Amino acid sequence: MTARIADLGEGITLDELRLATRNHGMPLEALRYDVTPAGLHYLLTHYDIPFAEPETWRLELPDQIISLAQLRELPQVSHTVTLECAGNGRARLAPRPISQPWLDEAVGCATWTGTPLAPLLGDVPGDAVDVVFTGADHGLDRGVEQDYQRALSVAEASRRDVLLAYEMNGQPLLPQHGAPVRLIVPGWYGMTHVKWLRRVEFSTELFRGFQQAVAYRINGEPVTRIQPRALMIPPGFPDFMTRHRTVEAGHTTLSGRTWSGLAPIIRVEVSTDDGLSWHDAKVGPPPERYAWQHWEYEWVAKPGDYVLSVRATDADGHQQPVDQPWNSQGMANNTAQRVPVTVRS
Ligand SMILES: Nc1nc2c(c(=O)[nH]1)N[C@H]1C(S)=C(S)[C@@H](COP(=O)(O)O)O[C@H]1N2
Ligand SMILES: [Mo]
Repeated sequence: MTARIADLGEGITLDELRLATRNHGMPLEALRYDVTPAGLHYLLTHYDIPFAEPETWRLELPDQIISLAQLRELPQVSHTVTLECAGNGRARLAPRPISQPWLDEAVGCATWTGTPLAPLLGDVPGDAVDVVFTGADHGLDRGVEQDYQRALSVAEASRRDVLLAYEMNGQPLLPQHGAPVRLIVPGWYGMTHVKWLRRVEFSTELFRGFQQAVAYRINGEPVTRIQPRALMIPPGFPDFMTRHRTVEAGHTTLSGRTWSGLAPIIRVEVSTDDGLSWHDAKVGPPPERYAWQHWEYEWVAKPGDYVLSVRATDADGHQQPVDQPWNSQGMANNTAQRVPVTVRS
């Protein structure tokens, strides 16, 4: 039950284009913001956006059913968190796994406000293995009809920073981002942050739902935490169709953001010669552990054609690859970004 792989050289299909128009990326110039405005944050919805009314919405928890008003009375916590789709970079693979065709832009960093999940789990049954999260959206994938569901181990679900979030950047969640309540699991790829959350329950077996056991796998293993990545705000100005950049000669500050759901970022390097040589960028502190960090690099640009690139390294020595390793679902592709530019005098 694997997704189709495009024939070598096969162009983007109308099915992929339809997904791409529903699920937009974050324009890379929005890397300028510490906190991504909601309308610029990327979006990924597998099925339809459910119509949920805050007044009648109920969340089934292991030992109670709770309304939004009741949830809002519980202790309130906010976390600024980088969310990235595990499929980010998929469309650059050759051959291309057919799914949502992301390039580099399936990312955003928002401030999520809600209440911690852990106290609401109550007494954990001794035989509980997983906590299963069910969204209100429903559909078919590769012939399997399903509610959107994901699970976390009891230990991971009990982390203090795992939230039932009802606000994004200080506003009630927008319909497309999971209104009225979604799960936030700082550090994990997007698929775990279940939107339109309806039910939270214990499972005495490892959860084998479609989005866990079939989708979101890389080389037979489940996809979990976000690999290190840095992205650059494309400098200068773009050509409308190709996005090729024109930059004025002279001092140019290249900048962007970096993040990792694994070990903290310890280094960001920039290349202006398509990966032949690398130079350390200055990296700012993370405002919070899982929020993205600013980086910048001073470039004295001389007239000519260049490919700019940036790569991050974390404290465990994970470094973004320059050449793309391939996997059949196009997951966790953190290959270093390349930005072709022409410097004019
Ligand atoms: N219920 C539900 N939750 C979901 C999804 C979904 O399709 N249905 N998509 C997941 C995926 S794959 C990603 S990357 C993130 C995207 O969150 P966003 O649209 O708020 O950016 O939501 C996750 N949560
Ligand atoms: Mo995703």
